[in-house]
Amino acid sequence: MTTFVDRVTLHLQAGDGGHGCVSVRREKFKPLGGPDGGNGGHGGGITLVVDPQLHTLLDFHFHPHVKASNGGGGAGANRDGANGKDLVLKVPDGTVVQTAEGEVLADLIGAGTTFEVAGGGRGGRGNASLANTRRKVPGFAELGEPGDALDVVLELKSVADVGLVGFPSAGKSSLISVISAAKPKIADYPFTTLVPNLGVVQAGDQTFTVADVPGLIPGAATGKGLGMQFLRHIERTSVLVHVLDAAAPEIERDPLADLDAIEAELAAYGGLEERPRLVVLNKIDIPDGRDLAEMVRPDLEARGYRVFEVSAVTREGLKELTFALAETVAQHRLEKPAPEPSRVIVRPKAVDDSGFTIEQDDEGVFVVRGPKIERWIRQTNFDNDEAVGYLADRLERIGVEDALGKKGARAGDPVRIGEREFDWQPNAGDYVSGPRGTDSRLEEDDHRPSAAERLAARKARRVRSDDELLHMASDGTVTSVANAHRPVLVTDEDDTDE
Ligand SMILES: Nc1nc2c(ncn2[C@@H]2O[C@H](COP(=O)(O)OP(=O)(O)OP(=O)(O)O)[C@@H](O)[C@H]2O)c(=O)[nH]1
Ligand SMILES: [Mg+2]
Repeated sequence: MTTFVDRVTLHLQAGDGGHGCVSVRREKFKPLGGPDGGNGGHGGGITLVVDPQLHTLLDFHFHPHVKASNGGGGAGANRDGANGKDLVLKVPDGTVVQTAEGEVLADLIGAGTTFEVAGGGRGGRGNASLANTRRKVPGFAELGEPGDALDVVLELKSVADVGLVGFPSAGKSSLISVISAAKPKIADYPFTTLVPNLGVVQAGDQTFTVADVPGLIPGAATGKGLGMQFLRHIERTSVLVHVLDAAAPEIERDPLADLDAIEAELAAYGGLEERPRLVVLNKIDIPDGRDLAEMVRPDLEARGYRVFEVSAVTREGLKELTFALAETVAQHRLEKPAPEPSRVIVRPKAVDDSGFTIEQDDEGVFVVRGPKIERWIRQTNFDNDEAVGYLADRLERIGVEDALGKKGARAGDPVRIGEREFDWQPNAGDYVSGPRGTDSRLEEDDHRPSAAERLAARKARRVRSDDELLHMASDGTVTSVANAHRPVLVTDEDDTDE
């Protein structure tokens, strides 16, 4: 028997973004050639796409852990890291994606429908990208952001036009086997069908699909028999067909009682009340069956059902049945057109993610929340003073400083953003004007040359090498050339900072 899996939990890990690189160009005669640290690559994302050839989630059952690759780190000489590889997972038509808590993220219907379920982390910018007119050679780079990590539940709700429901052995599988090319297992014991079968039916120029689900018995709602778990496969049908056994051997069973019992289970499942229904009285090839069918037909019609007497064995009455089904399906399609296939489902993302909120928690910590701000925190290398200063500057510009002050935060109060907690020190002034590599609010342990001092030193070096060049031009001796080639590199930082 082929295994059928229609519900799985997936553990997804999108790729992390690569870190940006801190590097300063080193070149002959150009000791401080400017920042050339490349950007980190973006982490690979994970996308689901509907493949109509698939009918089970079996593959995921065996491979529930899915991980996309990370972005590469940036490197010197403006080399950007490679992007991680996106993963595309094929899922059957009608797959519903939910969070572990049961919130529906997407309902994937139609060949080619795609949904990015886990986004890769952004790569961090290298120091070349972070440079501007005021911050010419940043001594820091952004960290790559972690990729989305989450668990999702995939649930398959088959997309069929017609759903067959009925007691075990009523002949549902027999029926689908004679009206379509499906070849389900058929036998005279209950619960022959353990997993849903789908068949494609052709009636005139109309084509529709039929789902045969495992039989129901009274009490299915409370888990009797195979329970009702498979009813999710008829949730999306446009018409339900009650397959009633007109020749059931048990004395207490008759088509009307069977119908009531199945209806009671459908009602317990819920959500199917409005679905149009047809009634099929099967097994009329058996003489008693035909008699019984003729006896109950008026009652069924009185209840408003269209009734079809058929035999899956002799194929009597099947033509009328399939044409009636085609008609009902067509009617339904007119009223409720199928969703356009090949849609791309994007999780709603705020267009403007720069908003933030500040709340004080029970312990008096000021908690700042906002997608953009939390991203900045993840991008910051807290071991690097300059990076911290850059962050502080960004926070001030977006208004976090002011808002904290308005909320009553005072210097030294704890503030939490994302996973980081700080003591709040209101920005005293514009940090950019402070010495490079050091933020004015961080304690200065040992002396670092100020920007002015560096500039002076650089000027002095330039004059010296210009002299050598002049000297070289006038006499051209080998020694002078060698002298000029002597590296006069002075950089403040290591090539990379990771
Ligand atoms: N004589 C006769 N027997 C039928 C007819 N349809 C089905 N059967 C028989 O009834 C038995 C059950 O048929 P299935 O098609 O397996 O019934 P089912 O409703 O799919 O049953 P489950 O899968 O257990 O829910 C088999 O032995 C079939 O051969 C019919 O029209 N006439
Ligand atoms: Mg069956």
